[in-house]
Parts: sequence; C-alpha cells; structure tokens
Amino acid sequence: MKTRNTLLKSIGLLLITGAIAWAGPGQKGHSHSHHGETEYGEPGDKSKPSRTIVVQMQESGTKMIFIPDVFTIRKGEQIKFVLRNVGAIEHEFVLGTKDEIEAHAEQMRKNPDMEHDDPQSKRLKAKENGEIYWKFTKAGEFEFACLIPGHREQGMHGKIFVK
Ligand SMILES: [Cu+2]
Repeated sequence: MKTRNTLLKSIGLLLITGAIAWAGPGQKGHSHSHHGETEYGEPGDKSKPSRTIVVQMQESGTKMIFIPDVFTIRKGEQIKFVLRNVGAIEHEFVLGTKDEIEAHAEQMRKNPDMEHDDPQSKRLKAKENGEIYWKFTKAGEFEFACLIPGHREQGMHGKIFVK
C-alpha cells in the first residue's frame, strides 16, 4: 500500500511539474527579467563603473544612526556603498522598499539571529567595513535600515530617492 501511495504521489508531482512547464511559454514577456531584480533595482556588477557612497554606521548617545541618511541617485546609476561600522556593536545595512523593510523587521523581531546573506544587505561587526554594489534601475523612493531588533526604532534608517 505504501508503494502505491508513493507512486500516486510521484504521478501527482509529475502532473504538477508538467503543468508548471506548460504554463512557461505563456509568460514570454517576463522571461527576460534579470536574476535578482527587485522593485528598486538589481545587484551591481563590480567590473562596471559605479559611484561610491560612503555610509557610516554608529551609536550616538541614545540613538543609532547612519551618516548620511539621505541619498539621491540617478535612475540607472550603479552605486558602490562603502559601509563602515565605526560603532561599538554589530550593525547592518539592508536596502528595500518601505514595505519590504517593515516586513523584514517583523521577521527579525521573531528571529533576531537571522542573518541576511543577499546582495542588498550586509551585516558588520564593530569596526568592520564592507561593501555592496547595487544598480538602481527604477525611479522611486526607497529605504535602507539596520534591522537588528531595536536599531531601526532608535534611528537607524534612511531614504533613497531615485530620479
Ligand atoms: Cu544597527
């Protein structure tokens, strides 16, 4: 009986896989989207020219801040973010839309040890430096923040205007 169930499951899976494959050609218009593309752009390419923006992360009295905390970027521009954690504790830099950052922050509150290892974020220990290459391909208003619980609430967030 067990084998029969497994066999039925396999057939089911095959049917599902087949259905997905079959649906493929219908979405022709979307098949050229770049890997890693988001509403606010796509991972940058180190070998291509980029403008460098240095961002400092630190504690400041009762606050935690990014310096600077507002950037204006031309649509299509690639940015090399040079991140410097000059603080005494760990911080991170996460790019996203406002909604995405908020959803992500909620996840972090539930699972504070969650580490991001994707092209739009970087976690840095005290006194550590890092970099992110990002190409802003779409106009809009975006955010960056440190999502270690409590940090964003204490001021660790900023705005990115892409025009
Ligand atoms: Cu932080």
